[in-house]
This record gives sequence, structure tokens and C-alpha cells, in this order.
Amino acid sequence: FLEGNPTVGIVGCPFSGGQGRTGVDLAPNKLISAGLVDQLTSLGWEVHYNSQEQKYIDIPFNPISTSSSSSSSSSSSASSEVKIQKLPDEDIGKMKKPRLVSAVNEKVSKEVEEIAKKGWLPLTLGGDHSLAMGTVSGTKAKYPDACLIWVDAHADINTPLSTDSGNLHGCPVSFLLGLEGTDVAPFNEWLKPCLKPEEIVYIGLRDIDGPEKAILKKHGIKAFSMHHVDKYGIGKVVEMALDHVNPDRSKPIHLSYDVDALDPIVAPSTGTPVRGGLSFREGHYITEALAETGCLVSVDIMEVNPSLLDPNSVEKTVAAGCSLARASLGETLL
Ligand code: 4U7
Ligand code: MN
Ligand code: MN
Ligand code: MN
Repeated sequence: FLEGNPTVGIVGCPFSGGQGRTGVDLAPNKLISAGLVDQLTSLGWEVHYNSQEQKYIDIPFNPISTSSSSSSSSSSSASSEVKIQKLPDEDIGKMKKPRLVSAVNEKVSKEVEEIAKKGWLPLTLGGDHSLAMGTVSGTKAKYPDACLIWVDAHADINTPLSTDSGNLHGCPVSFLLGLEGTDVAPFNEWLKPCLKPEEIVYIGLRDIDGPEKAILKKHGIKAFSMHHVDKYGIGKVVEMALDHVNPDRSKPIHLSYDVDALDPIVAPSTGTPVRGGLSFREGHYITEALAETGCLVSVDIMEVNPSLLDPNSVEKTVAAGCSLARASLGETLL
């Protein structure tokens, strides 16, 4: 599906507004500092940065604060592009930071669409997983028949009505599907339902809210939990997952990978760790097998949080993020 020489456009998204912990916004820079660009270049990819700034494509974010007090622009991040726009961002219903999450995702969607339309593979580095509203809708704009493989401990399918936490990183899938309660401003000003229930499959689930279970059941959404990984083994699970969303291996695939799918021993520095996760090899097998299909057109690596736990934990998690990205882009063991 890609065109010309294999080319990847890295979309760095230093964004944490979809959940309550800061630090997940530091991940793109950490992954890049760990050498990801050279690693992908060594695999034979042409790697694209923002052409002017000679760095990866870094979406300018506008933190919208609820406080109306004076703006002490904490320019601790290296980005010169971050504009501080102090607008009120009150909760809408249960949704926290809806305007910020919506505005950022609209930008991400356009960026991913633009990269995909060049025939390149967008590699989005989160940031929290609310960003998948943007990445998946951007991929779908270029490839309307793309299927979605969601690797996560969580289903991220809460709706604005079902969410308990109000954190939008737990809701992106419901917006993509257009479930009840998602046709709501400001999201509906740009995000149209673009995914059918039969076009998504989950791998790695083990922490699903009650209402989410009901939603999965109601819409007949295919999910392979850790129970299935134990029962069938990861090889069979990936095969069954592909048979469901991509039986002829003829459709483009978007992979949205939340590193909390991995066991916390493998990827400890993430905001919502859940024990009993994928081993290092199981986690990487998924990306290797998807790369082998030749159908991967867009990849997200989400929820690395370099500010959590000790330096050793951070290093492990960042290294896992890089190796998952490499394996997704075709790195093999032999
Ligand atoms: B992640 C949760 F309640 N379901 O909605 C929620 F358990 O992107 C967690 O997968 C969401 O890390 C986790 O807040 C979102 C919670
Ligand atoms: Mn998760
Ligand atoms: Mn997630
Ligand atoms: Mn998480």
C-alpha cells in the first residue's frame, strides 16, 4: 500500500490531556533521543522529520487551561512551537479537557492523513491514547477500508456517557465507531464515525470496565484477552485476529499499540499498568507478524510515561517502545 521507497513520517505527539498524569508528553522526545530515527534508517526506511526544523514532525499543541490566572508559560519542553492559549476548558458532562483533546486530535488527524496520502507510513509517538481519535481517523481518510488492531490491557471504548474516570484516553474507540453519546461538540465538528465494529480487533485485554464489556458484546466486537493468549498462544491469537479483520490479508492495517498491553515487568513506566500482561516476546511477536503481512500502513506507540518510577524502569519502557516500533517496521530476529 505504501508508495515509492519505504518512507516513515514520525508524528511526535507530546500530549497528556487525555488522562490525569503528566509525563506521558515526554515520551516522543525520549523515544527519539534513544536513537529511534537511526534505528529505522538502518532498517532501510527513509525517515522524515519536519523539513524546516530538521526534527520529527512535532504537532504544535495548545494547552488550554481551566484556570484563568496569569500564564506562567513553563517552557521546559524543547519545543518552540507550543503556544499557551489560556481558554476555559470546563468538563463537558463527564469528559475532562474535551476542547484540548479535540483540538489536538484534529491536528493529529490532518497530519497523519497528509503523511499517509504521500504514500508514507505515519508512525505516531504518543502521548496518551486519546490521540488514536486523530491517528485512526487520519489513516481512514487515506484508506477507507483499513482495519484496526488495538493492542492494550484496556478496551478504550468508554463513551462520554459510560466513562467513570472522564479521562478521554479511555474513550477513543467509541468516538471512532460513533457510539451513543459521541455525537457531541466539539468532537463532532471534525470527527465523523469512520470505523465499523467488524473492522477492529483487540489483543491483550485484561482490565475492562463493566459498561465496556456490555458495549463489546452489543456490537459483537472481537477481542482476544490475556485468557485467549494463555489458551491459544500468541501465534494463533494473531492469526485469528487477522482472520477476523483481514481474512484475505488484502486490507491495510492500522496498529494502535498501548505499551500497557505489555506486562508491567516489561514496560513499567506507563500511567495505567495492569499485571498479567504480554511477555516481551509475545508483545513483539504481534508487531513482527503484522509487519510480515505487508499490510501495515500506520502505527501508534502510546502511553510510555518517562516520568514514572526509577531510571531503570524508564529505560526498559522506552527501549520497549523503540523495539516495538522497529519490529512493526520490519526488524526481524534473523
Ligand atoms: B488506556 C479506564 F476506568 N477504563 O476509562 C478509564 F479503568 O489508553 C482506563 O488504555 C482507561 O491506557 C485506560 O479510565 C486508557 C479505567
Ligand atoms: Mn491501556
Ligand atoms: Mn490504551
Ligand atoms: Mn494506560
